[in-house]
Amino acid sequence: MAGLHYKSLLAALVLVCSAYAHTHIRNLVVDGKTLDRGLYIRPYPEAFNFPVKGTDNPDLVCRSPNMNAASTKILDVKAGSTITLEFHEDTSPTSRGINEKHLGPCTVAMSDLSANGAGNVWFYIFKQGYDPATKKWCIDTINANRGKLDVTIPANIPDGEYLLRGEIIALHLASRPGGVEFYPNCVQIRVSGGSGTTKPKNLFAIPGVYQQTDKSMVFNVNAPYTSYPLPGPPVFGKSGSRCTRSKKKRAAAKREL
Ligand SMILES: [Cu+2]
Repeated sequence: MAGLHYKSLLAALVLVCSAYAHTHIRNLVVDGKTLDRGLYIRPYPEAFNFPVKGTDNPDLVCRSPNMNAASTKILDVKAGSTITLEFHEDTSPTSRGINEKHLGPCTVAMSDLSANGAGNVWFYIFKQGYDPATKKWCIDTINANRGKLDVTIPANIPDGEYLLRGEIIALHLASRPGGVEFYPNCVQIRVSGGSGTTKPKNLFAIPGVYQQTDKSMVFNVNAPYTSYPLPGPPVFGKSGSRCTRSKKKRAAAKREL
């Protein structure tokens, strides 16, 4: 009897999950090889795909019930190489990245693994919001690529162990404060072969980087819009304040390219 009861409970859970159909990072693709979520991604229950709500929610870091670094293997990656985060709305590897009504941006950030995500340790390596030319959001790109999001590890960061956090931010309920949904997951990586010439700046905390009333967090995708203000500080290697830099510095920056 007890077994039966458990089974029907499970069936109910599965129904709820597919009805909501959110997302998680299920796999990684590195050098053409698919690496299952169990290895290098901070753990979450198999069928888990629910969002984090609230910009000050501690689960915003990695959406993992086990924040022990030893819970997860560390993936060796070359600085400057590209790894692919693969989002899926359920456990099927062929399921969508995310329900297409979950319009919104995505971000990828890194932090020194030893900090375990705490404090002002994070820096963005990728952000994509809304492109007015194509009228596509980042989640449209992810869905067009069957859940895959390519991320390039900066070539010039110091070698070492990092948490890499990929996130979809869904805005379909974000017309009022608190409606925004976060879908982060964290990968443990060991970067080698980098030039180590540039220490990441613009470090920020998670939670902390987003505030409930930010224009990027309260945004109505059901009303007309022509642009979307991406949240948080600039991406590593890109200046957010080009205009305020001196001519000399701009010339120097150009030479670095
Ligand atoms: Cu959802």
